[in-house]
Amino acid sequence: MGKSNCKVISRDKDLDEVEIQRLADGLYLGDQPLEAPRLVKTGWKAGQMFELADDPDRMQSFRWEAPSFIERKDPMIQRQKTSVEELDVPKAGPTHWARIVRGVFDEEDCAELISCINRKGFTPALLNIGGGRQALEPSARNGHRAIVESLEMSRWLLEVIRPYLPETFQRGTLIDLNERCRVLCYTPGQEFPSHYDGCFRRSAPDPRAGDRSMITVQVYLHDVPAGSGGETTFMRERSGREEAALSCQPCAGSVLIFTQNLLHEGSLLKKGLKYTLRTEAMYRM
Ligand SMILES: O=C(O)CCC(=O)C(=O)O
Repeated sequence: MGKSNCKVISRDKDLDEVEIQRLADGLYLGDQPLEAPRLVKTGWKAGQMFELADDPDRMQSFRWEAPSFIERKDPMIQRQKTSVEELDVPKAGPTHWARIVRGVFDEEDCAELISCINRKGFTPALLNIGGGRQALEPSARNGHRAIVESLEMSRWLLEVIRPYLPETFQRGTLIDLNERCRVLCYTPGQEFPSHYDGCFRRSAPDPRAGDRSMITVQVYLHDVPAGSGGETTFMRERSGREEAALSCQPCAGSVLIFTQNLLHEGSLLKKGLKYTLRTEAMYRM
């Protein structure tokens, strides 16, 4: 993440099982109660640093199994359920834009996806500090995260949302979606301060080396009720200060797609829970 500022935010106290379960009370996906997150106890300390080899995101040790709807549901049929709304973001135009696509995932698919991710469980979100290293800096970034690599899911998702992504963008050609999906789970008091999404580049020995992300794909896995906070908010800079310009309230199965040059935040979650998944559209120059 290219951080634009570093608001000081309070460190989430360790929640016990009962408290975690209570956060999900009253939240539903369709007619099913929303599954509470499995927060893995790590014992990590603020300021702790991790090398690539430490594998804090358990990419090597956890075997991911994709949700079954990916096999069962034809993405071209799912595409027919979608609709789009263009958003009036700051500096809106050909190079700066955001749109919300609704109906990308059905509610039962969001629920299955959350269950699959909960099998891995969430650990505190780390901050990239360069050279493949990460650090636990709750004063700059405070949330729970699970990263999964899922080619089958990113391919399915691309086929559903392809009409809403430009085939060419700033001289690049759309190749695929990043299979590295970062799933965030916010509990009350957590937020992701304003930032520009960093550019993800593929490197050798990946045959797609050189491909780079240009557009963020943010999937909302359930409804976050208005009044609970947890919006994705686009910011504008005015006289050197940042202010909220436009907020998107998460709605189950919808996907916010936006160019990576837009300043935004995951606004403070005041109550309940918020699960969201981020990947990005990859382009070849
Ligand atoms: O939680 C959100 O709404 C935004 C998350 C975000 O900005 C990110 O993952 O980079």
